[in-house]
Amino acid sequence: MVHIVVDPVTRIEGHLRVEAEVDGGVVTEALSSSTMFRGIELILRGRDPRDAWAFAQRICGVCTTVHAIASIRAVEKAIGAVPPPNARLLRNLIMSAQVVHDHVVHFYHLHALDWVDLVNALTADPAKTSSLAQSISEWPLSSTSYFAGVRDRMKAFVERGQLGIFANAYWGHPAYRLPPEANLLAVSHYLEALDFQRRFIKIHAILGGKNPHPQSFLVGGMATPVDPDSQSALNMDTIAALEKLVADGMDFVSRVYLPDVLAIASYYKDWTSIGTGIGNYMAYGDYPEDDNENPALLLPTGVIHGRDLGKIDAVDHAKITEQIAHSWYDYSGGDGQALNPFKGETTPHYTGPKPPYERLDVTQKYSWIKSPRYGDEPMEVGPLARMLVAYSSGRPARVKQLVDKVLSTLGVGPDALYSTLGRIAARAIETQVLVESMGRWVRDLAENMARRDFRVQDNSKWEPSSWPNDCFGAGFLEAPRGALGHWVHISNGSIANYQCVVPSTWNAGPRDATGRPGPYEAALVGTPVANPAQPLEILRTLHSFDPCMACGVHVVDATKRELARVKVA
Ligand code: NFE
Ligand code: MG
Repeated sequence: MVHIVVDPVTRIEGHLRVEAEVDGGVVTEALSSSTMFRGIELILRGRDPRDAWAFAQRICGVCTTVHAIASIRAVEKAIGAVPPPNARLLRNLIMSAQVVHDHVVHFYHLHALDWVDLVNALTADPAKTSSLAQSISEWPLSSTSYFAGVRDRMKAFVERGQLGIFANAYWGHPAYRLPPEANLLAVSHYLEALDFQRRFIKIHAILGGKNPHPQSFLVGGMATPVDPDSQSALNMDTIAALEKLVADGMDFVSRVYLPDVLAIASYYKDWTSIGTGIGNYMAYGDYPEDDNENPALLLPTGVIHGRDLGKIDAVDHAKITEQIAHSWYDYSGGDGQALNPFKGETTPHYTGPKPPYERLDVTQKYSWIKSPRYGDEPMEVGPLARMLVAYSSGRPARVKQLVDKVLSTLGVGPDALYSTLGRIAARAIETQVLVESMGRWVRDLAENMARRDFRVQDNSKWEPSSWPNDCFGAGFLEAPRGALGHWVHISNGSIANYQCVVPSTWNAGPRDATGRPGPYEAALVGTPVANPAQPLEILRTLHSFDPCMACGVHVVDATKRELARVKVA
């Protein structure tokens, strides 16, 4: 039995520690600990709920925007504001641009190097790489000289000892299985994806002034003016710019990202039966397609229990609770409680060992993340949960079509989806579906403008005097990493309580009061580890969830050293 500690886990957002017991070359038990504390929920208390989005958005700079929109949805529910159609379309575009951007960044820049050996790519034959590239896609950057150029550029870096951020990776690990040419192809696309990042996210600059953290949100709608007769509003020129950015993005996703996922997956098919985990999946659903009170959603809502795709339950938000049996918090009514976020409490109380420590005690409290539960059950959230719910609901048809295509290309059945590789494939399929929908939302916006519907905000509920003295609202959303909820209690015009349960809280949470592990912990069990000194395989399963601890935490220094002082004039 070997005890492995990975701390910090890198190529994620925030601070994650994972400990694993490895016996006979396989993980038998794992523990997931977030080692930093979030205080945003406390910072929001007492503030004007119309300002909450601007603070909440700062929970994270990776899933930027999603906390702003979840916050606004929660406040709108509480006070009864109803955003007009243009605001719905603008939000759908900002959110989907965020997800498409984030998924591409995740695949190439956070996850690919778990599967792609950069040093081995240097031995590739550029002519064979060119044939491989042309056999899987019609992407134009595929000539022998192009790949020779990338190889020589990388070689020069390595020879000068300038591997930089790539210096400490596990190059040459026996679990790397791609031939040199596939490695070179992926490394080339890693570099091209850096360019994609920069270009595609201009959509946020157009719609929200900047990225991360677009600035055009407003309770009741959006602050993005829409007017074809104005140079300083969203007009036909900016619509054309959006159409071009979306078309270019679609080109990259369908001709580079999706084919790369399929090509790489074909060498790692054993990872379709590794990393399954708890087998419960939950999606709140998102992307309202109309302006009814209960709108049709592009990605449907649902809960799957025990991998049973034959039965999708509707999500009942009242069944959501958070436990703290293994989290560094106190509950006023006792630590054994399971509190719905409307009654949620955030009282930090660190009882762990003084850092640096050798190991955490799984029988005690061991994480800053709480354990969310749905009707007492742990749930995996994220692209895989969304695609499974959509696949089994048959909506949208495009999801079923793409999932079936991926499964038949790889020659595997639907059970292959419950895996490390399944999460990667689901993320790519979702990206394709969303980037295709973006063009439609841009056109809908242009049509509204042509009909001279320029409304972007319902301001009838702007004044606090129009609100009930005491009101509650919850905002739900599908963030890149999964189901996100914000809960707000407004009392006499200001925030009395604010609670967020984020995707990485669901996935990265510790054991609950009955000792049941969270999704990361469960998924790691059964993961092979060839060399405990280089736990590459542990990273593969962890990264397949796309962890973001920043969403779950906030800066603290355990020695109580002052990190920064912020002065508000
Ligand atoms: Ni910071 Fe986030 C997403 C949210 S957390 S990345 O996506 O909400 O899992
Ligand atoms: Mg919380």
